Amino acid sequence: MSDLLLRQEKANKLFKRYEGNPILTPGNWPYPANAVFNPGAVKLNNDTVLLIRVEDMRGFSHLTVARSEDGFTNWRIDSTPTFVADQNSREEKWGLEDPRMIWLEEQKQFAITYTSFSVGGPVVSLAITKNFRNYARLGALLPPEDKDACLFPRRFRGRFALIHRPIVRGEAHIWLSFSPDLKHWGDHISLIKARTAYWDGQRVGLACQPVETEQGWIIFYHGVRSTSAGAIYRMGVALLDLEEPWRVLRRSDEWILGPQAPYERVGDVNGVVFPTGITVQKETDQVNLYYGAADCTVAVATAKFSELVDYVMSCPKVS
Ligand code: BMA
Repeated sequence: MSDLLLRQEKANKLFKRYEGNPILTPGNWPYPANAVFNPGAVKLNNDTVLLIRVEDMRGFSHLTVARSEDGFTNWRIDSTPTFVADQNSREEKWGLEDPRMIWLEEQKQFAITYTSFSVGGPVVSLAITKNFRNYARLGALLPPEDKDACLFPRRFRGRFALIHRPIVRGEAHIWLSFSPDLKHWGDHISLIKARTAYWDGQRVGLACQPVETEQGWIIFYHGVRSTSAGAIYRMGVALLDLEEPWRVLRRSDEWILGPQAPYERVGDVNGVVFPTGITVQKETDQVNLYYGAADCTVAVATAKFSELVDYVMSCPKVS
């Protein structure tokens, strides 16, 4: 087999769908919900904590916590919505969507970056929490239209860094911005662009939170291809320099997860895998990737950390 086909075979086998997928559905929700999808994910004490986007029967979303000891089964779902739109806020009138989460070592808090939606368009907002019971809102970060954002867990040369996806002249590429205080953002640079004619030719956006490795930051992202039957959402991966994350070192040519299973192919939006959360346990070589399937349910796919790094290092260098 050619190197190209060998790498595509590796890409295909990297993530394995959990046989109990989907792990969370509107059917097992404690209150009425149209869809439960696109969850942020972190580890806290002995639990995997998911902060899940729940779309209510008006079509507006809020966020609800579910906890599980093994990250696959026996989810303890908050009995009422956990984090809901503040109706007094200008940005949140139409709901909250697609959270990404990361542990900020300096603050000793989890940072939640989510999309606030209103007549002004989607913006990225920030909230912090220690325990997923009490939350402090730090407000909107950058002007609309912006989505798909996550902080890095630490500063670079004294500044925080935010990956996000503004829409500029109708184009959807991934950008990086910097801040001394998590409030004022600048020095915006374009990081990962949609690639004409590829599977990620139409738009790209950050998937889950960045994963730190010795080789650099692994950045998962979703890529969209427009077809005559609608958009297909798949996931690819890139590697950023560890100390200078504005330098893209590698990027997968091919996607590494795409809609295949029936629950990914058919739903409110057909043909969508939309990963938004990941947990990594390097000691056990275990990676759990949580994603929204067809904008309806939550699913999980697993990989071995060592194989993930190995695959990323086999991806083409970006010059
Ligand atoms: C994106 C976001 C996601 C959604 C995806 C697929 O633009 O709005 O919330 O899951 O489209 O419909």
